[in-house]
Amino acid sequence: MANTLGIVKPDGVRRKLVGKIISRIEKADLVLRGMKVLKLSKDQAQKFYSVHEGKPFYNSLVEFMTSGPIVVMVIGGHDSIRRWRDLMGATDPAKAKYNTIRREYGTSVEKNVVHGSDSEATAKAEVSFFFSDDEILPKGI
Ligand code: IDP
Ligand code: MG
Repeated sequence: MANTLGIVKPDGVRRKLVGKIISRIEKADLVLRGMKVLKLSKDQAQKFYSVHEGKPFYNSLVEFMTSGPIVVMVIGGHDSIRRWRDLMGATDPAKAKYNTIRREYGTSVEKNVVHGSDSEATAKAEVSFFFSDDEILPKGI
């Protein structure tokens, strides 16, 4: 029952997709336990994506992620890590299943609208990258 981190990336905010994405989270019976709108600094984006440092897409990814506001969300509910990843779809929108967020709205492998943590360990680290404990609704509220 761990929480996971969701992000609406700058392309999603710019294209006014935040409402549609939250609607999908609600319809899936996932639970919003925290939410913020913010703009990442270059330093923050580099740290957040440090696992990809040195890959050919890293610098462009950092540039993209700092290009405008994002929405960061703590998403809870049964099996939230896997179920949010399933709702998002594969990294490359062209390869994502039909009816996933990335398939519907993504425009390239980089500009794929949403982020989701990929394991319990990364979910814990990524949630605490943006939220302190007292900014996250406890379970059962
Ligand atoms: P994920 O977001 O599905 O977990 P990761 O492999 O962790 O995918 O990559 C992080 C982000 O980096 C992707 O969501 C996408 O925005 C970008 N990215 C990944 N692979 C590529 C690529 O081959 N070209 C350009 N951007 C990429
Ligand atoms: Mg990833």
